[in-house]
Amino acid sequence: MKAAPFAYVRPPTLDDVLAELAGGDGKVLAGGQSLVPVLAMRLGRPATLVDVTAVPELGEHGPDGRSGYRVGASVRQRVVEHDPAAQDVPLVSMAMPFVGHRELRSRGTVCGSLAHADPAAELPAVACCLDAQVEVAGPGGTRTVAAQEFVTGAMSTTAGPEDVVTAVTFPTAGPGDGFGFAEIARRHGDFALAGVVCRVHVTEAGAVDAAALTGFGISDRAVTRDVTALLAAGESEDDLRPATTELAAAIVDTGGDTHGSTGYRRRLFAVLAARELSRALHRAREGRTTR
Ligand SMILES: Cc1cc2nc3c(=O)[nH]c(=O)nc-3n(C[C@@H](O)[C@H](O)[C@H](O)COP(=O)(O)OP(=O)(O)OC[C@H]3O[C@@H](n4cnc5c(N)ncnc54)[C@H](O)[C@@H]3O)c2cc1C
Repeated sequence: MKAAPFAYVRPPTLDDVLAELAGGDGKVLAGGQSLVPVLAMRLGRPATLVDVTAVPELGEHGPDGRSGYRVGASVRQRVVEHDPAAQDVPLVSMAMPFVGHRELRSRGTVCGSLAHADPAAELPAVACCLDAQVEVAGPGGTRTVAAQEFVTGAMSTTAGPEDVVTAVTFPTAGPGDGFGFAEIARRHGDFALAGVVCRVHVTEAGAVDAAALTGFGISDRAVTRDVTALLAAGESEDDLRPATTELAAAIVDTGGDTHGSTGYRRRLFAVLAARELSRALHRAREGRTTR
């Protein structure tokens, strides 16, 4: 099957992008790694593809000068993967090798992954866990939305058809932070059957004062919970398993499919969550962040 006919434009300014999207029958084209298959299968028939890659400011990335790492809308995943400054956001570095394959990351964008909002995608989960901020421009002006509020369901966000995501800012890591990331997929590069992302912060004395855990591939969107109290159960994987098993029963609600039942996904989530929280806690206490 081939895509239905469409017009293609590549405006030079953000104002021109918004003008092309006005009316709501256009679609933003970033890396095209998700959109082009959608068009080829005729699951979408936009009148116009609005390519955002010619707008200079959307190609910017780097430290924002306020404890954040900012990534513009046209910045490819591969660019971030190889940017030394992105190492200051350890979860992005940990997750990036699992986002499809190298060839896909050479074209796919970080903001495109957020805007596409696949429930099993890694980068929206990282953004939710870190409380990243998503910048959106539209006919009513610009706004900044917390990642957890930005994604509203499977392939669904608060960005309307006339809006464009212009950037996302991830908080950089600091002293006392520790992180964990793991996913189970049938083959490397596939979307995850279940995955977890977590961050733990400890005081100078080693006490846990903040911890968040995000599951992905387990519901209609990435699900984040404050797990500071959960870590009172102990620090080993075995100590944490009863609590993560209980959490799995509460939040894993993806229906079973040919790849695994809901019960199987709950078990994956519980095992991965206990293991990664334990690792993140040890990393935080030992000042190692990720290793
Ligand atoms: C075989 C295969 C395997 C994959 N595996 C994974 C995986 O394991 N994990 C994973 O996370 N992803 C995976 N992907 C998808 C990933 O490669 C895409 O890069 C990503 O989901 C979308 O990014 P993109 O820049 O290509 O967006 P596009 O394909 O250009 O756009 C995707 C959607 O988002 C919208 N959009 C894009 N940018 C913006 C913006 N700035 N503002 C508003 N709307 C926007 C588009 O209109 C479209 O609806 C896979 C894709 C393929 C083909």
